[in-house]
Amino acid sequence: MFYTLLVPLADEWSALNVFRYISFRSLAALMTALVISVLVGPRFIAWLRRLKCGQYIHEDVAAHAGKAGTPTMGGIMMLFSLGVSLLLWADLRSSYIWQTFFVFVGFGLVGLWDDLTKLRHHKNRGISGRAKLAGQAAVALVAMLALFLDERCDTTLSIPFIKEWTPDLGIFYIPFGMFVMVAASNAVNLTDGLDGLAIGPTIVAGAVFAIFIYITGNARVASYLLVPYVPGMGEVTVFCGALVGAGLGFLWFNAYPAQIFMGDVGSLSLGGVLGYLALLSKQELVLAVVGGLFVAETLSVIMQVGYFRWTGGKRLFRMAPLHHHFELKGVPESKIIIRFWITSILLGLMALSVLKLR
Ligand code: 57M
Repeated sequence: MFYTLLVPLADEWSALNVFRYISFRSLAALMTALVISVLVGPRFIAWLRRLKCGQYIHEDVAAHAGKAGTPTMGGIMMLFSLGVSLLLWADLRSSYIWQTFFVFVGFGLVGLWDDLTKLRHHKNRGISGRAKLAGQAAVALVAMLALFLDERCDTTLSIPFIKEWTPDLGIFYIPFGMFVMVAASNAVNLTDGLDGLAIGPTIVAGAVFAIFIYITGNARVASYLLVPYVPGMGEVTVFCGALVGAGLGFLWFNAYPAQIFMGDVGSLSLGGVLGYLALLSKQELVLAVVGGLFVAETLSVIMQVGYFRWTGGKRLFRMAPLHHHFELKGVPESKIIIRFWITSILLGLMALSVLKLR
C-alpha cells in the first residue's frame, strides 16, 4: 500500500524514494509483522483459552504432560501479522506476492481444517491422511499452474555445483513443484513437536530465501553470481521479510516453555510456503540443505518405520521423529531445541555458500 501511495509522490519529496527499495520495504515488513505479533499475542492467546482451543497431549512422552491445554492454532496469528505487513509494504501489483500468499493461506486452511477436526474429536483425531494430502495437493496444483502459465516461468533445474547441466523438466515441473511443496509442508509438520523447534529453522530458511530471492530478482547480481534471473521476483523478498518477522513474533510466545503452539494451520502453511519460495528462487534442490533439519526429522521416521518392518519389530531410534529420540535419552527439551537451531543456522550458511562455490 505504501508503495502504491507514496512512490508516485517521490518526484516532489525525494525522501519518499526510500519506499522504492525492496531492501527497505523487506526490513520494514519484518519489523511490522514482528511488532503486530508481539502486540496481539497476549490477547490472541487469552481468546484461544476462552474458546478452549487447548492441545491434547499424548501420554507416551512423559515430559510433555505439563503441556496439556496449551492453546494451539498460533499459525492464525502468523497469518494475520504477515498479511497486514504485506498489505502495508508489498507492491500489491506483483502476481508473485499474491501467489506466495495464496500458498501460505491455502496450506494454512488445510491445517486449520485438521486442527478444528482434532478439537472436535476425542484424542486428537484429525482429518484422514488422505484428505490432508488431497487438500495440500490441490493447493499446490493451483500454485504450480499459476507459476507454470506465467511467461517468466523457468522449468529448468539448477543443480548445485554443476552449472553446465540444467535439465529442463518442461510440463513435469508441475508435479515436481507439487511434490516439493507437499513434502516441505509435511516435513515441517513432523518437526513441530518441541517448543520453538519448527519455527526456529523456518526463520533461518526464510532469511536464506530472502537473500536468494533478492538475488534472483536483480539482473546484475544474478548474472555475477551465475544465478537464474527472474524479472519481478525481487518483490517476494518483502514476503520473506514479513515471514521472518511473523516467525520471530510467534517465537516470542512459542519459546520454551511455550504459551502457544502453532497447530497444523501454522506448520503446513510454513512448510508449503518454504517449498514455494525454493521454486520461485530456482533453488529447489538447495531446499534440502536449507531445510536439512526438516529432512533429517522426516528421514528418521522413514528409517524407523522401514527398520521396524524389516526386522519384524525392532526400533532404530527410541522414538521417531528424531527429537523424541533425544528426549527419551534424557536430553532436556531446551538443549535439544537450541542444538537443532544451531544446526539449522549452519545448514543455512552452507546453503548460501552454494552461491559462491560454483
Ligand atoms: C505433528 N504434533 C505434535 C501442536 C503443533 C508418522 C508419525 C511420525 C507422525 C507423527 C505426527 O503425528 N506428527 C505430526 C506432531 C504435537 O503438536 C501439535 O501438533 C502441531 C503440529 N502439527 O503445533 O499443535 C505435540 O508436540 C508437542 N509440541 C511442543 N511444542 C510445540 O511448540 O511441545 C508441539 C509444538 C504437542 C506437544 O506435546 O501435543 C505431536 O508430537 O503429536 N507422530 C509422532 O510424532 C509420534 N511418533 C511416533 O508414533 N513414532 C513411532 C513411529 C510412527 C515412527 C515410533 O517411533 O515408533 C509421537 N507423537 C507424540 N508422542 N506426541 C509419539 C510420541
